[in-house]
Amino acid sequence: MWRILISLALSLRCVKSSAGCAIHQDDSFQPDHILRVTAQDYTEACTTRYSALVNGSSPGPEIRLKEGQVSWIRVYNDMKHENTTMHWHGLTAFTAPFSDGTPAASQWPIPPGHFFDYEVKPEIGSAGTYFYHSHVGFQAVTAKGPLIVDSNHPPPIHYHAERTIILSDFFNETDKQIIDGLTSSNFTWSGETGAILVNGKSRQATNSTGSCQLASISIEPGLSYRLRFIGATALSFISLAIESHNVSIIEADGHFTKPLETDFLQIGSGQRYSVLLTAKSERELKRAKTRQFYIQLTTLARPETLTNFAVLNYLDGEAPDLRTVPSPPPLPEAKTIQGWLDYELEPLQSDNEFPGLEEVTRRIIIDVHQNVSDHVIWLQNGYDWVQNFRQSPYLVDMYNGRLQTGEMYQRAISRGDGFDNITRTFPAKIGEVLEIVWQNQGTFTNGGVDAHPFHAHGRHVYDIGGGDGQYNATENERRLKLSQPIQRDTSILYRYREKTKPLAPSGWRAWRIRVTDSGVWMYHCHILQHMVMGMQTVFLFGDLEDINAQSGPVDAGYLTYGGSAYGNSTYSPNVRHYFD
Ligand SMILES: *[C@@H]1O[C@H](CO)[C@@H](O)[C@H](O)[C@H]1NC(C)=O
Ligand SMILES: *[C@@H]1O[C@H](CO)[C@@H](O)[C@H](O)[C@H]1NC(C)=O
Ligand SMILES: *[C@@H]1O[C@H](CO)[C@@H](O)[C@H](O)[C@H]1NC(C)=O
Ligand SMILES: *[C@@H]1O[C@H](CO)[C@@H](O)[C@H](O)[C@H]1NC(C)=O
Ligand SMILES: *[C@@H]1O[C@H](CO)[C@@H](O)[C@H](O)[C@H]1NC(C)=O
Ligand SMILES: *[C@@H]1O[C@H](CO)[C@@H](O)[C@H](O)[C@H]1NC(C)=O
Ligand SMILES: *[C@@H]1O[C@H](CO)[C@@H](O)[C@H](O)[C@H]1NC(C)=O
Ligand SMILES: *[C@@H]1O[C@H](CO)[C@@H](O)[C@H](O)[C@H]1NC(C)=O
Ligand SMILES: *[C@@H]1O[C@H](CO)[C@@H](O)[C@H](O)[C@H]1NC(C)=O
Ligand SMILES: *[C@@H]1O[C@H](CO)[C@@H](O)[C@H](O)[C@H]1NC(C)=O
Ligand SMILES: [Cu+2]
Repeated sequence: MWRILISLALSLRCVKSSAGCAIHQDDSFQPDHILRVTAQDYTEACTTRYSALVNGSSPGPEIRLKEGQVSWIRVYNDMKHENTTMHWHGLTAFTAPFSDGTPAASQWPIPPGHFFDYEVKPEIGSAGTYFYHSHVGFQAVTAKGPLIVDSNHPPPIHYHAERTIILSDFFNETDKQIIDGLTSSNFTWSGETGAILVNGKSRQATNSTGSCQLASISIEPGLSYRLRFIGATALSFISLAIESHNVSIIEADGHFTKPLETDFLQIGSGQRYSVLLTAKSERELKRAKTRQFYIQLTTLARPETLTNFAVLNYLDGEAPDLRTVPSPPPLPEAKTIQGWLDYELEPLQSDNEFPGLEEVTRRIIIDVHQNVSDHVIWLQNGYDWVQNFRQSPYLVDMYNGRLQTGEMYQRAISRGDGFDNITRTFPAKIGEVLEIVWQNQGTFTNGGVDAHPFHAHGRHVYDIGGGDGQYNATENERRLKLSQPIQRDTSILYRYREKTKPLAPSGWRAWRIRVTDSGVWMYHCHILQHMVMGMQTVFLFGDLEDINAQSGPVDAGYLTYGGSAYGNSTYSPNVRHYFD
């Protein structure tokens, strides 16, 4: 009797709203995947640090989704004092509006002790390599894991097996210490990365004691492998190469590319590449006189260079040597290759959707430089964006009618740079075709320049290249005519030099995108330190009418912090099923 009454009362919550709403009770709903975020002491690279973790480890478990299929991922915030969210890095999440995992932008964060059910549906054709990570504060330094989207069809390029290789950084200070230092008027840098972790493992270059080991990737002779490299670093831009092995790039950020042979990769934070590796034959291994080869990883474009190693082994059950750090390094020292693969890497299948110059309706130039106000900040067209800039998320305000998108658009256009400096957004209308140019500049204080991996949420952008100095559309159009741009979600704004004059142009990166999916999409540098220091922007596509037309009505439970769309141990949430 009680059961019936309770379930009646619960179902009333949903009956009031329109179709598509469901109560996620344990006996009626099972998520496809569960991730639990905790904060605890955790040891990496022989050092213990208080860290945000997914399922108790870093990286967290690999999740596999199917393209074209709806998956529900339940994320529990088991931390006592911190909010969290989960972002599905690289996935277009455009019709489940609250599922992109950006606090203050597309959703209220998950309060401590609560959980949120993310609805994700990878588009057909998006099979590839991704990752998930928290989007709150500095949590993503450890709170992340691989996310692979599989297709129902065999991949267009044949391989026997695959391996996931996820790269991260190690910092010995806690997230809080790092954020406090970066945002303090007494600026304190986080320090450079302590280690490049490969699948969570590393042995520091100088350390001959300690029990930590190098990561090991085991393969068998004669087979072909797809190695999925995931740049899940906080800061590091990494050059990596495998001793005595060349590879062919076959995927960049979830899109197959024409195979391109290379003897090294450059991976920035947020980028992914799949490469095809043909394992050596028994005969080749005999000739090489070893069954163990080093993967050499080096940080680029930072004041200090760090080189770490992992091991590719053919040992079949025999234990590889994961203690020895080769000295001197077996491969030559890596240097930044400016503009690596720009205009060279092409889509596997030619793409008729690429918007030509004649289709571009608006060019938005975003000048990025560092300055000092009461603390050190990174600015885009003169403004920083940090998580506590907003009282409430843009998407929530849009649904509440508190975001005057018409006025925002007018202000942005009349300023001339496409930026609404009141809401700190770049508003755009559905149907526009934007050309977005990130223009690197010397810092206002001393002309220093950094490299930045810029990341786009939502639909992927066409990367139309990069170069030194100031962007020149005429010149770039000439180069574009000879190449086929690829789509990606993260590309590097190179620095070209360590220092220039304050505000002098020193490199650009350009993108094109058709504005098709209404929503709130963050475009930001993927270096966590820079994000904390303001290097983030918000693109707002469409208005309330567009988003209603696309995603249907909203439930009130999404519109308040800890609202009824967020569950806890005693409460099953009211959840809208956007794809039903
Ligand atoms: C994460 O841990 C929970 C239990 O704590 C488990 O149910 C879930 O399957 C794990 N997730 C993955 C992706 O392995
Ligand atoms: C969690 O998020 C809410 C809503 O944005 C905010 O008011 C609160 O300060 C946050 N808590 C922490 C510990 O950051
Ligand atoms: C972290 O490492 C740096 C050197 O990389 C050192 O100066 C600092 O004392 C360490 N901090 C902690 C909290 O261990
Ligand atoms: C500023 O930071 C330094 C460490 O970077 C510390 O030694 C110093 O005491 C701090 N000063 C103030 C006023 O907080
Ligand atoms: C080497 O690692 C050990 C722990 O395994 C640590 O105690 C020691 O400080 C490290 N030394 C250096 C130089 O990093
Ligand atoms: C790898 O490619 C480089 C040139 O890119 C070439 O010099 C080298 O011989 C190749 N190595 C192998 C093992 O194929
Ligand atoms: C840099 O900051 C100073 C004050 O902190 C300000 O006067 C100046 O206009 C800023 N310049 C730029 C280009 O951001
Ligand atoms: C916004 O930009 C306009 C025009 O550039 C300027 O006059 C105004 O002071 C700015 N407002 C804010 C809040 O920054
Ligand atoms: C852009 O490049 C074109 C072609 O090289 C050149 O004629 C033009 O002067 C350049 N524009 C600027 C502003 O430098
Ligand atoms: C769980 O959620 C319900 C409904 O929002 C709320 O009344 C209750 O206080 C929450 N419990 C905890 C422990 O936060
Ligand atoms: Cu940056």
